[in-house]
Amino acid sequence: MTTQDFISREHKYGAHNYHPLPVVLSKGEGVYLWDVEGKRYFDFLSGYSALSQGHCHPKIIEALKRQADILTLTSRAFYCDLLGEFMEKATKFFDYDKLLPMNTGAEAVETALKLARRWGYEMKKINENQAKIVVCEDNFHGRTITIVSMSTDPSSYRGFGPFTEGFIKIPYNNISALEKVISDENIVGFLLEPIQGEAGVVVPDEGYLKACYDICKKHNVLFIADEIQSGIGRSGRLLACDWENVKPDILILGKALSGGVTPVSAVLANDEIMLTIKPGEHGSTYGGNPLACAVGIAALEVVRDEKLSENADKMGEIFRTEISKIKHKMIKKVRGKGLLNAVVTEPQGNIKAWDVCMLLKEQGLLAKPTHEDIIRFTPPLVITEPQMYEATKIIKNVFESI
Ligand code: IF1
Repeated sequence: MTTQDFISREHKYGAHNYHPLPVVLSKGEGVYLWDVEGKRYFDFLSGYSALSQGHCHPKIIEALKRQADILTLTSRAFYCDLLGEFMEKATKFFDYDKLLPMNTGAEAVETALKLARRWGYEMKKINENQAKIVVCEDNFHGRTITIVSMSTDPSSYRGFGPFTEGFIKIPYNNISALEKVISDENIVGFLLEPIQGEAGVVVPDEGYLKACYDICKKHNVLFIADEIQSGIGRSGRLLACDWENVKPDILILGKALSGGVTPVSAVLANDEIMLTIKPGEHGSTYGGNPLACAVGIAALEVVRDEKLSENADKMGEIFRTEISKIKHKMIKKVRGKGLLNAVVTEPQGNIKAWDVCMLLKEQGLLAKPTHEDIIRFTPPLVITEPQMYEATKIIKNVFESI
């Protein structure tokens, strides 16, 4: 079968809810992907930051294979031997009292919203069904109806109403916008991405996170960080909040928590917040299954043992330095932290960001635009210096060919 055969079959039998780059992948290892024609690529998307440990990391795959032969699911109707081990490792890793395991990022975000509301009713004593949560414009927190109710992007919410109530939208990276709304007694939480991913890797000004955290503390409002994309080493620190020594009241993780092997997400918080949800009031069939726990434990150990946060910090500097050297009219700016970076382009005639990604694909590097004009570059955090220089050379050659 040719690439086109694979694409046509998927188009015929699958929902049309994506517009993928026309490449059909069949093998991944480390920073590399191979397509069905045997061509090798640098993966500069990494499953939107899920594959921070690289494709098929031996330690994570070994944990998956071993556990798959022993026990994959018990449901939470019973205890299992690995869940407590995963919970202990992850809570100590991120320094929280407790962890609530889910599967996808959206489920973890939904869990955090429920937790914040419940804490508001039980601890802040606000009136039933009056809880409000402040969110940022241009956010991306997932695709459920409640989550798109928080969205300001029509391509996320249009045609999916009616929407969940109880959200106040303010501009991102604008401290006074938060100050203006925060005195509303019914506000229980402020939810944000410490670096906005889908918006195009928008890094807030130095001090923004700390200032917002302090405002939240002053008004007894929970600071809720969605680190599903920015976390677990991606930004050059364990968490993007670490850049400002901010400790979220509720931490939301996903993606690289399982190294791109199986969906694992989690919400972490201290007892005062976490214990407001009582037995039987929240859960999930697969949440905290032993296979996920085995993978999650291995994935976190890889981040620690291979010093992936430090590597992301170093390799990210090289990336931004090398890309900034490219003098080309299409490149407006390069921005990011660690290995969460993006190039903001402007069309050159009828050449847009999509066309640049098509040219990059021809040269052996896979990346995808977010919105019309921003190309996100997020390789696995295991990338080496020689690989980074080889990849930035490909990017340089492509822009100079335009
Ligand atoms: C798609 C975007 C990225 C996320 C943050 C929660 C979630 C995501 C900060 C939900 C998920 C994914 C979803 C995927 C593409 C990708 C994405 F383009 F959609 F926005 F990364 F930027 N919080 N992001 O980034 O996690 O439920 O997907 O496990 O929906 O196309 P999920």
